[in-house]
Amino acid sequence: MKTLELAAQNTQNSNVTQWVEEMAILCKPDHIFWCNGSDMEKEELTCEAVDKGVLIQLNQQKLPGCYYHRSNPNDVARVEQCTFICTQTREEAGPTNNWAAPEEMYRKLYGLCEGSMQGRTMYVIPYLMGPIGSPMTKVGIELTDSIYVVLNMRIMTRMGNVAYEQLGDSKDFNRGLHTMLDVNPDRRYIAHFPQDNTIISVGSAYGGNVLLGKKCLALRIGSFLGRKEQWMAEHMLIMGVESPVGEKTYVAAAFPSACGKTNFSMLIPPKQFQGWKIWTVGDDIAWMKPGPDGRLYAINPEAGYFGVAPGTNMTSNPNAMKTIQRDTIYTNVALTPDLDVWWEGKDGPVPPKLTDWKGNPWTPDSKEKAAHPNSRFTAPMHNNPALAKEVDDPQGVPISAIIFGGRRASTIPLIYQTFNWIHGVYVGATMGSEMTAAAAGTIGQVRRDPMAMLPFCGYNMGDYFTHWLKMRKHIKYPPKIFSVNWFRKDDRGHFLWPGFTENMRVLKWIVDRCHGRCAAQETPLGWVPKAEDFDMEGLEDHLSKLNEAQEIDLEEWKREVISQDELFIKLYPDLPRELIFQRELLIARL
Ligand code: GTP
Ligand code: SPV
Ligand code: MN
Repeated sequence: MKTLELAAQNTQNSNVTQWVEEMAILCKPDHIFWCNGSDMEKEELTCEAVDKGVLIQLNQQKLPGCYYHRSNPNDVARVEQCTFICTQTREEAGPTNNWAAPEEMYRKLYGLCEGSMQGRTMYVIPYLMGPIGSPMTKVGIELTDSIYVVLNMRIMTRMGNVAYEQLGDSKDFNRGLHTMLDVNPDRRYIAHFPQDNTIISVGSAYGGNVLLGKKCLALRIGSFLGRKEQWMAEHMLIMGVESPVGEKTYVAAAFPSACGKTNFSMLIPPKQFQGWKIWTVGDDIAWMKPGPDGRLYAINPEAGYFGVAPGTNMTSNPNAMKTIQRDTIYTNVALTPDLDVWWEGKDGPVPPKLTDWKGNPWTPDSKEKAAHPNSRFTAPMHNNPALAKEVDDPQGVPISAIIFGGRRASTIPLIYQTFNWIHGVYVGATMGSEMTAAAAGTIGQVRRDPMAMLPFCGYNMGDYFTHWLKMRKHIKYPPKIFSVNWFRKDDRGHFLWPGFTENMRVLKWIVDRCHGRCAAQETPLGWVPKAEDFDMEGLEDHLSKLNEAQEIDLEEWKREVISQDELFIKLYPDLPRELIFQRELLIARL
């Protein structure tokens, strides 16, 4: 075996250096590369990635600083069946997570990692989840043999020496080990050890499976730590809503994967809403903690967007289109002959000739999609013209409203407000959504996805609900909780609500309700807007569709309550009684 140069660079923290050394002895890389986060390092690694064929340089006139990556076709989304929560007992992980005993999983994965980096380089990536200097920020270190992961982590997190500075000589950092192996789905594991603040990911090189700061640390480990430390880690966007008189209201919203968070967080109001402005704080993850003034404060732990490409265009999301014009990594989209990118739903005519996401020639008569439905862009948040200036504020922003929303063709109205926090928790807990391409599985089927956290809760979902209920005691001025559904359809299968920019109308009502500026009408589900308080100026043609989108069909709702029971029965031993009472109250109102 080659002798490995182990000398640490950039840090003298022996907790870090010893662990890196242990992992290097296990994985046996030829080299260790200590990332510092500098621009020079980025250039060096990018050149190397291009040389090795990991990245393709895109047309630099059209897309300066942009690169393209194709993943293995067997590795294009998160894989929930390979994702494990390895708590001491099965009960702690709960019935909605895959569980394995920590010792057994360590043994298996260390076995797979043995010598796995021979002939490769191990990159040491120090990173922060959260603004520099925030008391809510967490330090992570990811070891990986994928240069693509390094370059993505560099966009998605505050990466480099800044993390060692925040860490000091502490041992409180997340230990993440990632090795691609041969990218074989049969040897793919994304394992979390919440009690050790450790993550091991093997056999994948895609997205949420391998960018360990994102779903693994910020949500699965984060939710576990949040329960212990009295805060909340949620799959939520965060946005600032500025009114024409400069009043700012901050809103967080949980929608399942590929259900509209990135789009909503970058919304540009329609022309009737002159003077209104949306500022993006985050598009995927919120860490929230009660502040000294009794309000709930949120930070976005990320520094970039790993967004869905298909459907993104100058009409649906102009801010995203501007964000991804430079310094962006595209994964699994299609390529034009002049090395521009393309996907289904991009602006302009369909190009006559493309190379599809698998690298095959593609024409408009091809049966398959040119871009994978879960193809993505990785772009720095600082490219976003609507970026909120508070994103780097260590305190975060005070949240006035929390919105829950799924993808539901029927039953769920466009908008209603829950009666109070407990009722809001019930509505979040019983959320359903049709499955999307963001995870491997059956697309279109409705499944319960509580708070959009089903794939991301790092402990027992019943205890997670209890944590939500308990948090109320620590928040003197709790956010108001709302339910939305952009995806209700008419009987011909067309969306009833135009969505995107027009969602501003729903948002304005939510903001008005937060400030006590309008009354509302009570229904069995909650409060809905009175016609005179819901601004439809310029959208008068849609009034009858709006009414249809707001309809509450009692028969559908009785079926809905019965279908919610499936999850409640599964969670029964740990389900807080408050939620069972909420169910009874809803049935009584229906
Ligand atoms: P993740 O990154 O997987 O967490 O997804 P996300 O929640 O950020 O979803 P995103 O904003 O990327 O939207 C996913 C899909 O939903 C896109 O194809 C959009 O076109 C579609 N979408 C977003 N907003 C709306 C809307 O208001 N109405 C309709 N009909 N579709 C929408
Ligand atoms: C999601 O699936 O919710 C995502 C993409 O945001 S991934 O990073 O792959 O989890
Ligand atoms: Mn997401």
